Amino acid sequence: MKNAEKGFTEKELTRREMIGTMALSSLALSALSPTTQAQPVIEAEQAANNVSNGEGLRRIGEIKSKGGKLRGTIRVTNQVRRIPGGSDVMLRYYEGIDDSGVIWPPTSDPNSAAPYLPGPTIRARIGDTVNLVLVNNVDPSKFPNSLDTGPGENHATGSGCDVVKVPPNPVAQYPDQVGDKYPNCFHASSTTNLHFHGMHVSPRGTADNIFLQVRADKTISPTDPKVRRAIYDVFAAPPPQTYAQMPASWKNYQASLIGNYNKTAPYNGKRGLPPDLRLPIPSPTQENFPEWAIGVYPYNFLITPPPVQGNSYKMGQAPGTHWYHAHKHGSTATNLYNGLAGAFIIEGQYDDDLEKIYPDLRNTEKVLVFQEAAEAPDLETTLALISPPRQKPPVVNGAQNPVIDMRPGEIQFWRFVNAGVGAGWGGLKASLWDKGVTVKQTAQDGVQFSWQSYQEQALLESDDNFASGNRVDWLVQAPAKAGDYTLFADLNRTVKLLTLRVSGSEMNPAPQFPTQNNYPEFPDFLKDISDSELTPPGQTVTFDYVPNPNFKTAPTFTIDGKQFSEDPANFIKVNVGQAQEWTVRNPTTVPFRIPHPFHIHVNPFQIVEINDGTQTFAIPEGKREWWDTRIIPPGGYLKIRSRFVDFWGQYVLHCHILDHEDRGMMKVVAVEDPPAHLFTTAVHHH
Ligand SMILES: [Cu+2]
Repeated sequence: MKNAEKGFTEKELTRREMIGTMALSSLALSALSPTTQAQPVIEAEQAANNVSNGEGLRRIGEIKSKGGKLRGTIRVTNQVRRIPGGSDVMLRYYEGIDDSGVIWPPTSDPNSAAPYLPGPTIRARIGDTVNLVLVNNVDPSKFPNSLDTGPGENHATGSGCDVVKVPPNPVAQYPDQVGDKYPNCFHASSTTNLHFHGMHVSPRGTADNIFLQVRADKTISPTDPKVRRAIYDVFAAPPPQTYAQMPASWKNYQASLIGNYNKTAPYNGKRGLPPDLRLPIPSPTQENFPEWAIGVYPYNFLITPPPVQGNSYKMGQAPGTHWYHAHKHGSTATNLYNGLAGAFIIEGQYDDDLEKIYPDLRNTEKVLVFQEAAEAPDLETTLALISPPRQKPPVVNGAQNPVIDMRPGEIQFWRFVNAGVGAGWGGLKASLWDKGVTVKQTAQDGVQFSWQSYQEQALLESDDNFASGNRVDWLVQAPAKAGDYTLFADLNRTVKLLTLRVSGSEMNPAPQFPTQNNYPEFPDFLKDISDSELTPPGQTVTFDYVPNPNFKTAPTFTIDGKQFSEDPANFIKVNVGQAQEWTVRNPTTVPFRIPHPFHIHVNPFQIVEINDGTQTFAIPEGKREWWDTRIIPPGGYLKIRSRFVDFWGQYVLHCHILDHEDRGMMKVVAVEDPPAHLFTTAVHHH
């Protein structure tokens, strides 16, 4: 497809024209900037500095499942860390702990700031039970611009949003001058949770529950016997379907923590929250899971096995390259800038079959986590998010342009995760390599290709396969000739993503790409959603950018004309078990062409038709890749099909430009299991 929308020269021009024609405060002006896409703000000198220092690719520490159980702890804490090519800033980061102790990040040089890194990689297998503890040990006092103290509770304005004031100006630059309003504003970035992106699991309770809000408590230790007791009682039971089913030890423990939090949380310079701001203590017999937890949360779910006789599943979990990240509405962008994301690899038949072709596959496999950092006082100041600061070239596993070594002719399996914040840099494309490197894509968004899709390689030159949220699996074959080969991040080939260094003796015998005979088996549940399976009429979903009529404040980001809301009237409602075809539209072409990436939780989708604003392309049966995140072309649409099967509950679809999401471009999808659970229940409050 054409890529006019990504030509950032045009975009820059448009912006300059706007600057020339409107008298605005600098903040309001920059607030009109549509995205935090890195391209427009990369400066030539930075690109020129983006030369490899020869640093080898950092291998990320892994929490691995054993005997069918993934046991581990993800601890969120904070430290001064070094932005590659930038300065040292206070950041939140993920620490990984398994049965042997802290496995990630590596101990760093005490004489300099620790590097900016993704979280540990989690590696499990289809059918495993995930018993993962999230601990929130962030010290909110280290992030003074985030008033992380609850809805409506804001020391300066009571707005519930983070506040940025530049004295002596009495008006808050954020949110007042921007015009953002709670809950669709930046806020509560020391509150967190985990989203399991790409996973076909329940959106409720102790699974992929993004409505959960885990407040920071730096006193909680995952090794405290009382904490362990409460958590391991949860893990000893099957994944709970209702809060009532949670063990008493957990409920009592959290009730005491919430009570204590209400008495001691800082408010207006004192300790203790006023009555209307206190967190409710859940009833031990209530069905709905509470929205709040203090300091710690036990994630307990099964990685969905394939549908087979004897189970009731309609879809299985696709084995592949998935990921996890913080997903608290209002702070997702901030936390991803901080680096709160990691790969979640789910192995299965796909890997086993590839390993039969490449016996050394698991030793040479590369997990490549792409991240975007922005240099700002603490990556926290909302001003910095609205007015993107000097954004740095992207990093892979914490380094700019790291080096990967291969032998001539060798084939390796590379898994890319885009854990960035914006719409990407223009796709992960074979043509962005220096000549000589051969690439075959085997999966998109953690879902393996059919043999037909593999042969077609339709996404190998896609501009739209690597926005924030996307994953790409490549088989990469090194050239026969020794030397350094660059993979560029951007279409202008100015920013280097990584370097392949080819040296040593040639592989003998020379490895070959898969053939039809040895290509990984394609699971039945990933076969096309047929016309006859669909329940009409489906839905039309429209992502829109709405400029403020007087241009004095920022535009709003909406879906179907509304910012994110928990009013059930705004929900998209589907009955569990249905397959539907939806049209997902992006009319944003004025004043910028914004490639909003559409993302939906829990179930992946197939694309059957794409309109890029001028032309319509049908994707034939047998060649319909699965996605969970896909850029909607500006001025165009996607026609998608998805199965809303296996799991009922409320979850979300949203723009994966994460500051758009935080500011309202998100919508609840309510999947009902009639007649037991009614749409009319609004379970959550933000
Ligand atoms: Cu968007």
